[in-house]
Amino acid sequence: MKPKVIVYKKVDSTVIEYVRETCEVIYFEKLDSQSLPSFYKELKDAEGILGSGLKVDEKFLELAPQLKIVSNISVGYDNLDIPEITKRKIMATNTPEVLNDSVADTIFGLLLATARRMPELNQMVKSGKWTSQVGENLYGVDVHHKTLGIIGMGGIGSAIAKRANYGFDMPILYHNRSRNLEAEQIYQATYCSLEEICQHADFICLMTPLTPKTVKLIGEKEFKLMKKSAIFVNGSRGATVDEDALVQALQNGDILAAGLDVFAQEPVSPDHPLLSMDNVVTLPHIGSATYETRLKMAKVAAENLVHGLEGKQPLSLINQDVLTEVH
Ligand code: 8YV
Repeated sequence: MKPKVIVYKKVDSTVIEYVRETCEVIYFEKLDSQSLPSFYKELKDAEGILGSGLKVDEKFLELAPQLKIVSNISVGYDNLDIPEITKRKIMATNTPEVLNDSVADTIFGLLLATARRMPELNQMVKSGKWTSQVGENLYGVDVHHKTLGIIGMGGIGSAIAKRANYGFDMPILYHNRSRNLEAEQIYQATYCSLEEICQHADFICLMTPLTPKTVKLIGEKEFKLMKKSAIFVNGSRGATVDEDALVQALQNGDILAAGLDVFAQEPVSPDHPLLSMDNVVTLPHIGSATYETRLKMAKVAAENLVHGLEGKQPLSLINQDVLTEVH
């Protein structure tokens, strides 16, 4: 009998067909108040789940006693309670690498858009308010040759460093849990403390995963250390920043501007103070959201799921320590 799996996010039909070759697939294109009751019912005898963003914690796992693998269609896995999943001998997988370039493109776009005030000027042109030559009050700041600080030099951080080093002649400072010698050698990145990055970088990109250690990693103290001309870009998770402190820093002029792809609460509330600031450029968490990359991510996640259920080691297994127990 084929193992039963639940796909709870819309994915390409080729991905569903691939999973169907070896599994019985229950497919929910999305989880909402309509689909949730049957989703929970199906969980009872599901051996695998495939999707993204779903909180998988003790309470959830109680509803899925047969689960063998949780396959996340994302590189970040802050939605997964890894110790609890591992305790229950369940595999957890993610989709690293395939999204590095797309996310780096988004982050660089956000950085450029914020520095050169593109959304604000786009709005001015489209609303018919371009009535004379642009004056100093609408100038942006240069990106090329400025110092870029990257907090979190994993695959995505390195892809940002590549663009900065080869394309924009930017000196790079970085902070990471451990040294990234490849980024140092190839992209001339210099390892520094978080404080040093805050003090010396012109642009600060936050790319760290969200873990208990990185909650509100950037707060009042860090914003106060930054240059008044600094531009802060968040491409990690909203909770890695103290948003109240960010609002304060922007209002006080402690930093110049911010570009945000992520928020503590998503979708962000329409009355959030960050949304009414001209010097804040926002995106709706679209780092990896291109047709090509989302398809690649879904394929990798599907392969992880199938391999795990076939007794093979999934390519991107997060909780390696579960292996001795499972296989
Ligand atoms: C999206 C991401 O959260 O991979 C991640 O960690 O942040 C994004 O790609 C996710 O894939 C939403 O479906």
